[in-house]
Amino acid sequence: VEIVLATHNQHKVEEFQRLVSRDVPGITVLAYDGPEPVEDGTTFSENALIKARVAAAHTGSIALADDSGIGVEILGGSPGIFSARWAGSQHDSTANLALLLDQLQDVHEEHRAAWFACHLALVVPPGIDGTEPFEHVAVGTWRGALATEPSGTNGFGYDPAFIPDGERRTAAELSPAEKNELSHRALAFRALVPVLQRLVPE
Ligand code: ITT
Repeated sequence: VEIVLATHNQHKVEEFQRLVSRDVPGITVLAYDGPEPVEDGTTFSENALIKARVAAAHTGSIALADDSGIGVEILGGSPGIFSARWAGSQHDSTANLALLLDQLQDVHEEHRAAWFACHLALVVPPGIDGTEPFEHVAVGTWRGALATEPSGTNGFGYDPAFIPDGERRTAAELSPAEKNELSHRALAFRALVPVLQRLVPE
């Protein structure tokens, strides 16, 4: 079974390729380079569905999209759905991270709680052998706190500043395999595995 991964973020692609081959080896992940819709939803789930629907319609294949981001408690859950463009429309992850840490400059350690959220939308269009069309959204949350300075070179985005609960290291100091055991993306994916397994013929 082939699934198109409706993302232009190469880091997400790498994480999904490891997750899929580890947990649902009957699925082949294909890259997507079709049109990118405007993500004008008001929630992670809406934006994930917008991306997956466009990719499924464009390719006629099963599509999986990821909308994700970081929420900071003392900022009322921001950046949230605006995580990719927190410092402007250029999607500059170094600038996004620098701005967020700057905004929290005077915030004491105990008040730096944060979480990563990942909403995965699976869209099965009409015409796929052995299944009716359907849509499914799975969600994962990874709780932790923001460091005062970035540290580590693995991962991407806000990983260098995120210290998961129960860890002293940042997410960028975890190995890719460790991140894929714990992360918001891994948790959302785990919830999706039974749904994906039903698409793979016995
Ligand atoms: P696509 O829409 O093409 O998938 P994107 O990077 O624009 O790619 P989002 O709109 O979902 O994706 O934005 C998510 C942002 O949240 C991303 O750019 C990162 O800055 C941050 N983010 C999401 N997951 C993350 C992770 O595992 N580690 C660090 N930062 C993450």
